[in-house]
Amino acid sequence: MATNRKVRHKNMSEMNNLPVTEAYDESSIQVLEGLEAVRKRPGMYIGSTGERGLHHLVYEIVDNSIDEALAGYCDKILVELLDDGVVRVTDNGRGIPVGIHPQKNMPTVSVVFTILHAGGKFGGSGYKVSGGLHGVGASVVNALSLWLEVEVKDGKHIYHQRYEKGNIVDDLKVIGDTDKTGTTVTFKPDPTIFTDTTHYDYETLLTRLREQAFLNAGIRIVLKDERSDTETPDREDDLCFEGGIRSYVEYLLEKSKKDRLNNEVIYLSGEGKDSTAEIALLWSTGYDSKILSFANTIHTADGGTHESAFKTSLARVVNKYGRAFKFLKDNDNNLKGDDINEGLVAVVSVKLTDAQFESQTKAKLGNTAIGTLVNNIVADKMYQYLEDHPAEAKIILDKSIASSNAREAAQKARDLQRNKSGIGGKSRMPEKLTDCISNDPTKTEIFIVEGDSAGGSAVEGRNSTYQAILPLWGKMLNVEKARVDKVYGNDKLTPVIVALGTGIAENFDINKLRYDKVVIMADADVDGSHIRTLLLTFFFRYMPELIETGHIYLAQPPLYRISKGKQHFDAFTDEEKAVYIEKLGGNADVQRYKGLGEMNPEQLWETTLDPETRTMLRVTMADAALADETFSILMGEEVEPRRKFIEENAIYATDLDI
Ligand code: 1YM
Repeated sequence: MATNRKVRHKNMSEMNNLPVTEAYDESSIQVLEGLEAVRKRPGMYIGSTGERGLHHLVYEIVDNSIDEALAGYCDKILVELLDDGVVRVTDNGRGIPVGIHPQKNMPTVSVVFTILHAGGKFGGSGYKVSGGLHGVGASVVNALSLWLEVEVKDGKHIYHQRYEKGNIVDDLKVIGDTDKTGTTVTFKPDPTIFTDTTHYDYETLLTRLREQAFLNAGIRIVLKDERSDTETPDREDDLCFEGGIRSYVEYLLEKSKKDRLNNEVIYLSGEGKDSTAEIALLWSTGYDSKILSFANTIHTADGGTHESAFKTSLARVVNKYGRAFKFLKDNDNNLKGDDINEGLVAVVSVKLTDAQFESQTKAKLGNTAIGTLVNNIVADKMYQYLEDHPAEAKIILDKSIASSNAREAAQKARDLQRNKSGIGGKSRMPEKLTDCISNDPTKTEIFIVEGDSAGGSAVEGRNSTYQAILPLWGKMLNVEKARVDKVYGNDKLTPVIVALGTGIAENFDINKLRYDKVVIMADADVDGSHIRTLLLTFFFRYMPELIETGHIYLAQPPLYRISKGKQHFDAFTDEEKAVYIEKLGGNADVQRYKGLGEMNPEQLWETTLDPETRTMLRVTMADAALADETFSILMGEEVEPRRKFIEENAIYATDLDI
C-alpha cells in the first residue's frame, strides 16, 4: 500500500496506542501496515474472500448503524444494492463524529475508516457492544474496497471523504448544508481481493438483515435492489419487528410449516452484570427441534454456554413441574432433553461485554457467567410460567411424554433386533420358522400363519422349495387397546422381523428382503382380523416400503367347499356358494371351513397355497395422502377413529392376484 505515503494527516499514523510522534514517515508506515495486513490476509479479518466474506462487508457496516440504533439515536437503516457491485448503507443516527480526534489529530471519521482498531471481532477476543468500542469493522471494509465514500450529516453540514483501497484520497470536506443527521457509507468491494465473486445475493443479505431486525426489536431495516441488471428489479423489503425474538419464533414456526402446540410464544428475559439474556420459545407439532442462539446478535451456530444452559435448565424445569403436578409418577424415569425438545422452536439471545468465542469458526460462546444467567432465568421464570399457565404446561408435558414413550419403544425394538441377529454372520432364524429350500428372494414366499395347528398343515401342504411357513401365536393381544408403540415393542413380531431380514424403521433395507411375497394367512373371523390388523399396522408404520413395492399379500382361504361326486368348488362368499350349488344341480354337498386349522394339508395347498389355484389379495397403499392420514390416526390417542380406520383398511387390498 505504497500510495499511503501520500496521506497528509501526520497524526493518523499513530495506531495501536503508539504515542503521538513527529516521526511522520515511520509511524505512518505503521498505519499502512495496519490496513496492509488486512489486504494481505483478508481471511483473518472477514473469515474468507469468497461469497461469505463479500457479504460480510455489508454486515460490518450495518453493525455500526445497529450499534447507533441500540444507543437510541437511530431508527432506520437503508441498505441499497447498486450497479457495479456497489453497496450503500444509510442510517439516520448522529453521524460519525467529524471533529478532530484529540490523539490522532484528524477527523474522528477518518480514524474510524483508516485505523485498524484493536479488540476487533476477528483480531482479539473481545467484541463491541453498545458503549464499547465502535466501528471496528469500518476500516477493514475500507481496506478491502476498491473505493469507499463516507457522508456524514451533523444537522448543519454534509461532510464527505473518499478512500481507495483504504487510503485517504482527499480531505474531509463540507459539500453542502442540511438540518438532518446520519451516516451514509458507499463502497465497492475490491475484485482483486474477492476473486470468486463480487455479486451480492439479495436473499443472503435479506436473511441476515431479517435476523438482525428480529434480534433488535423495533429497528427498521430496509433492503433495496436498485441494480439495473438484477433478477429481482425494484425488490424491496422493509423489516421491522416490534416483537423482537418473539416474532422470530413465530417466523421460524411459519417457515417450518408445522402447527403450533402452544397458544402463545413464551418469553423470558433477565439481566446480569454487564449482560442481558432473552429467550422466546414455543412447541410445534413437528418432531425436529430448532434452537437458535445468538451472542451480541452473532449467530452462535455451534452453541456454547448460553445454549447448553438453556437446554439443561429447560429439561430440569419441565421434569420438576412434571413431578410436582403428577404428570410423572414416582417411579417414572425423568424425561430426556431430546424428548422435551421435540417440536421445540426457540431463540436464545444474549448480549454481553467481552464475549469469548471458541471453536474454529468462532461460532461457540465460551463465557461461563452468561450460562449461569440463562440458567437462572429459565429455572425461575419458566417454572413460574408453567405454574401460571396449567393448560400450556399440560400441552408441553403431554408432548414430551409421548415423545419419551415412542423413543423407549423404538429403543426396545432396536435392541431386540440387535439381539436376535448374529453379529457379522447370517442372522439366526426364528425357531418357529420352517424355511424353504431356495434362497432366491425373487421366487420365494413366506406365509405368516395364524395359530400352530394351521401352521402344521401349511408345513405339510406347502411347496417346500419356494414356500416358508411362520406360525404366529394363537391368541392375539387386543389391538384395539394396544398402542402403536406396543405394536413396535411387541415380542411376538420379532420372529417376523428376523425372518424377513430387512430390519425396520430407519434401519429398513429392502435389498435384504428374504422373500418375494409376504403372505398373511389368517381366518376370516375376529381373531384373524386382529392378526391382520396388527401385521398391517406394523408393516405400515415400520416397513411401509414393503407395501409400496407390493410385497405384502393377504391369503384368501375359501369359506365353503361345494362338492358333488368327484367335482368340487371352493366359494369365498355366500353369493359364490349359491352360484356353485346351482351349477352342480342343486343337491350338492356344502362344507363350511371353520378355519385354516380345520383344513388338511391337501385342502390347504389347493385352496390357499397353490399358485395355480389360490386367490390372494395384494395390499397397496392407496396414495400418499391416505398414508399420511393413516399415520396420524394410528398414532392418535383416539381409539375409535383408529379402530375404524384399521377395520376399513384391513381390506385395504385391491389387486387380485390369482
Ligand atoms: C452506515 C454506517 O457507521 N453510523 C454511525 C457510526 C458511529 C456513530 C453514529 C457515533 C457513535 C458515537 C458517537 C459513539 C460511530 N462513531 C464512532 C466513533 N453507519 C455508521 N453512527 N457519535 C456517533 O459511539 O460515541 C465509531 S462508529 F468512534 F467515531 F465514535
